[in-house]
Amino acid sequence: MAHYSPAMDAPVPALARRAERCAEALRDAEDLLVASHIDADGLTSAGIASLALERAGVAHESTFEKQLDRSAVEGYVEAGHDVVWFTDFGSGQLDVITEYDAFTPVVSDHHQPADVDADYHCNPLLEGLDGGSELSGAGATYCVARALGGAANRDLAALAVVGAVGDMQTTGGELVGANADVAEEGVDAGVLDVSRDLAVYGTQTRPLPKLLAYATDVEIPGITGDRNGALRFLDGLDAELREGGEWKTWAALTEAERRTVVSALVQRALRTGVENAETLVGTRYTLTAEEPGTALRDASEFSTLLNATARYERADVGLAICRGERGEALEEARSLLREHRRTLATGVNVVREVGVEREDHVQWFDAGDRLPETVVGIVAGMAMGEDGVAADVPIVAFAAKPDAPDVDGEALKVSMRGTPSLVERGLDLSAVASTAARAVGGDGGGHEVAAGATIPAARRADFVAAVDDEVAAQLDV
Ligand SMILES: [Mn+2]
Repeated sequence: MAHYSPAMDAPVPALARRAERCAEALRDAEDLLVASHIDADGLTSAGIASLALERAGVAHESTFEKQLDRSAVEGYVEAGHDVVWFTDFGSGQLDVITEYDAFTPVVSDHHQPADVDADYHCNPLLEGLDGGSELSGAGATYCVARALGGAANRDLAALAVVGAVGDMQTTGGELVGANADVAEEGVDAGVLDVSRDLAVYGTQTRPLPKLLAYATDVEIPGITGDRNGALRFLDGLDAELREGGEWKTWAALTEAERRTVVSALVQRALRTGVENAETLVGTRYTLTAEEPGTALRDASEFSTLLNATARYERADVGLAICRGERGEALEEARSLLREHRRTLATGVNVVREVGVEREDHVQWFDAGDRLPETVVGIVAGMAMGEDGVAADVPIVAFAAKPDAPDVDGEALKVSMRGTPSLVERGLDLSAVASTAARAVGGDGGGHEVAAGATIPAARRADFVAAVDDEVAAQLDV
């Protein structure tokens, strides 16, 4: 008889033993709390955790935090749980978590761990995998779910893919490393389809002219931002793109019709000198068990819907959807997303009204309390290239942050956005946010192309100066 090794049936063999240990602690829990980050990766993590626990017959509650700070941990201690499963956060806070001896912490996360030994800790960084591109929080949680329930939990890989896509873990348009292995399990389980397709947001739900006109990742002259241009382009194609007078969605096209549109788009892009035309095609992750024509069918649209629930602090709605509820929960999420899009549309006007200041190497604006701190970063990204806002200069956006217990006095939420070409030249906003925030008594981090921080409001000018210096050093100007 072959000796049983957990790695034999593990989506990510390097994490098999860690996942097994976590699963053991969870099975023994008597009063279990799942605590998760409130964003698309965190919501899918919580969904995976909750479904896996339910299937394993382990009763549990769920809770969400924007940030896992000391007061949140103290809340869990006071509630008297014997085990707390932290998903999509927890690794970096293990020093604080382990100060309290009240509960057993189980962590499945992909962020930089604190320098503390923990018995139940599933994190790709501990095994030499990249936590930014090879496995998300939902992926790490999926590993534990697989250890809990075996191959029967492979259907949860679809949620893990939504989490990874929502966490911006794609590299060159596709998931790589352990994320790709997780996706493969979803394909094997029959819940996921991975294909090369038009890499544009909204293929399930947007009519074709809107799909093309709103797609801004690749700017095609005469189509991007130009609904009439997009209409003319589509009308000129030799394909039946309408049905009963209505434009079809991308999802409703046949393979042949899709090929016709893609090749005409690529030709137009090449003819008009678009440099990144090849990025028009990318890898698409389709959740095949979901209804065609709904946002949930596409990993990218699914994650956008979840982010809308997170931004407006309706994690209950996001979690319900991840757990398979439809009906009212889905309606609520859709209406939050519509509301979100309206906020964004008015947001760009707010930027125009408050005005954008130009420093040597960055530009910035302060929206005060006129924009929710949860959307100011997206608005900043959208404003780049608009009237009076440079498209090729990093932008720093401030908004009032009423609830920031870690900052003395009034606080500001900071969001920064760059562009892929600035990143190619050396920009790393994650480093900028963390260094500049620390210099003024705040806290920051994020990604190369998008980062955030919380700082004392009184130090805004010092912060801008520190950001300007850092960016100058990175871009070597
Ligand atoms: Mn994450």
